[in-house]
Amino acid sequence: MVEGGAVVAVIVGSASDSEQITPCLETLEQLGISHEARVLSAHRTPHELVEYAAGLEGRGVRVVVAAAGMAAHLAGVVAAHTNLPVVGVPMASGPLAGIDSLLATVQMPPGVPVGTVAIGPAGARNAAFLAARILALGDPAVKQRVDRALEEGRDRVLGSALQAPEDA
Ligand code: RP5
Repeated sequence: MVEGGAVVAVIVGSASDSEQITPCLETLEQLGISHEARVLSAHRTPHELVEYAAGLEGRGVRVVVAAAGMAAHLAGVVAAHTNLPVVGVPMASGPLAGIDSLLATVQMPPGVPVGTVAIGPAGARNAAFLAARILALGDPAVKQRVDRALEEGRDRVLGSALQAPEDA
């Protein structure tokens, strides 16, 4: 955890989402973005979730990442109780492997958006990058670190070669 008050709050619907959300936490760490993480459920802890969401802005949090699986109402409920930007990460849990959570997260009514990223760990990583880009608009130090990460990604691609296909 980076020192200082959290500017990003990461919420998962269950401790069983821990592995899938790890790339988000790692990326926030790498980008030097102070964050906090909580397990809260839209269905199992509705009152605690609403109280937590409503208090975020006043504590200096600037972006929320909310990740849940199955009937994933977590990000939507958070977006209903804060005016902060909310990034939703559909978790690949249950028999529908995240298609259910993707639709539940992305299909928000007009005026209450949830910026929804891809299903699972890839989405979790991009949730951190999206949060970082939002913060970078008002924070030159974060912008510099985001720019550097993009340059590293570009260098990795330009420095790589096609792999020979394996023998059948
Ligand atoms: C969702 O249901 C959670 O976000 C998780 O992805 C899924 C299963 O939760 P558990 O039954 O493992 O707590 O609410």
